[in-house]
Amino acid sequence: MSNAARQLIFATNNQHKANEINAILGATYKICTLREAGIEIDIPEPHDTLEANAREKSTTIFNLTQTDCFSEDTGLEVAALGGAPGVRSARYAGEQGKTAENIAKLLNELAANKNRKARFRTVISFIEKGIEHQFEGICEGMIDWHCSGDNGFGYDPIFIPTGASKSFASMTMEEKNIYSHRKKAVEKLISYLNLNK
Ligand code: ITT
Repeated sequence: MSNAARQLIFATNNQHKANEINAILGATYKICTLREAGIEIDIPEPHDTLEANAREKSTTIFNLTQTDCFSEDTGLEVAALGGAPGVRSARYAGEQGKTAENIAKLLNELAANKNRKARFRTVISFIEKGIEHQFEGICEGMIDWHCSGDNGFGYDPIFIPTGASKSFASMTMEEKNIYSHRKKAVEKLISYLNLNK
């Protein structure tokens, strides 16, 4: 029997996501980002749910490669904003919205609201032999009043997970992965893969 790691294409252009997932995966699985697979594509995310956008990304790459692959879509859901920015997290401050502008808009919308409850939600869409399986991971927490930390990406400087006293951006990747939405979704994917070897 071969001991070679099983390789999966991870349909993402976000290297931060790939780094976090690489830190979670053991030696049994190896991911290959779109760039590493030599696929240059910016897949549109036109749908109004994380589930549908994740499926759009994985299906597009499966149709191109006919190879098992997965994608993920993640949103920050803020209770006092009715779940916004949610599926629009990447584009909250506009189509070309930059991270700093997205964060500024979010803090501005929340203003002095004392209800800071929020959660990150990740949906992984895995396509195996043409059949899709989805796995969800949720991290509950709160939106801080100001930015802190230089690590991570996206909304990490303003998100404090429940049970922690500092923002994701103030944590090492290993610390973030103790709480992370992405970690929880990836663990479900790994359990599925291990059960269905
Ligand atoms: P893909 O190529 O995988 O689509 P993306 O950056 O476009 O990469 P999403 O569509 O899932 O990813 O966008 C979600 C946005 O939410 C992303 O740009 C970040 O700003 C933010 N985000 C996602 N995961 C995050 C995390 O773990 N911490 C902080 N912000 C995150």
